Amino acid sequence: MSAVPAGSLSPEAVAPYVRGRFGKPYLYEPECESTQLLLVGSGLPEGATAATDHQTAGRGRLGRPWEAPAGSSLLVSVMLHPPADRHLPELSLVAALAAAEAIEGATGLTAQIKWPNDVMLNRRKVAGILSELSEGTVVVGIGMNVNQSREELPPDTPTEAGSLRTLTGNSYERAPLLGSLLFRLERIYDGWRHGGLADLYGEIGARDFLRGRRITVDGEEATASQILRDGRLEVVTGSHETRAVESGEVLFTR
Ligand code: BT5
Repeated sequence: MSAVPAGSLSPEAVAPYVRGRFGKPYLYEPECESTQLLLVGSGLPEGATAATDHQTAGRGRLGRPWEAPAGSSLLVSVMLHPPADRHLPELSLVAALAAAEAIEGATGLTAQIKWPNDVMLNRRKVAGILSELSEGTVVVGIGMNVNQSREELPPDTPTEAGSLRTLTGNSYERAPLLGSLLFRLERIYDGWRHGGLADLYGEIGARDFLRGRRITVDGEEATASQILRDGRLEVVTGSHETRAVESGEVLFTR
C-alpha cells in the first residue's frame, strides 16, 4: 500500500499524471509561504514546478494576497526560460488559457479569460495568474480554486470568487487536475515560443470575457472591445477614443 495522503499534491500523488517536461523536477512542500519563492532565482530548468497544499503568504499582483484554505485548491508555480526578445506580459495570457482549458477538461463547462490574468467560470473568478520576471526567467504562478465551499472563498473581492465546486456542485481530485494543467501549459507555451500569441489568438479570443462589457480601467470608464493579437486590451473610452491598454486593473460593471 502506498502512503499517499488522500488528495494531497505530494510527488507520489502527482507523478502518475505528469506526462511531459513540465512538472520535472517537482518541488513539493505541504506548507510554504508562496510557491513563487521556491522557484524565483533558483536557476532551475524550464518546466521545474513547485506546488503546495497551503500557502501562508500567497501573493497576487501588486502585493495583494491570494487566499485559500489548506488542501482546497491548486497552488503551483512553473519556471519558464522564454526567449529574451519576447513580450513577457503575454505569458499571463498563455497561463490563463492553460488554466481555462484544464478547467474545461474537468468540468465540461466553458471557462473564460478576463484580461490580463484571471480565469472566469460563470462570471466568477476561479483562477488567477501571477508572472514574475527575474534574471531573464519567468516564474508563472497559478492559483485555482477547486474544492472550496462558498464560505471558504474570500468575501468582498472586487471580482466575485468562485471554485469549481461552488460552480458545478462537484468535488475534484487535484492531482489529475494539476497534471492536466501542466500538460496544457507546456503545449500552449511551446506554441507561443514558436509562433507567439498570434498562433493562440483563436483560442484566447474565443474566451475573451471582457469583450463588449462596460468596464473601468484603472478607474476610467470604457467599453472593452477585445484582446488584441499582441496581448493588449482594446477599449473605447467615454470620449469615443479607441486605445490599447498595456496593463492595468480592470473592473467590469456589466
Ligand atoms: C492574482 O492576482 O489573481 C494572481 C494570483 C496568483 C496566485 C498563485 S498561487 C501559486 C502562486 N504562488 C503565489 O504566491 N501566488 C501564485 P490579483 O489579480 O492581484 O488578484 C488578487 C486579488 O484576488 C486579491 O486582492 C483578492 O481580492 C482576490 N483573491 C484572493 N484570493 C482569491 C481566491 N482564492 N479566489 C479569487 N479571488 C481571490
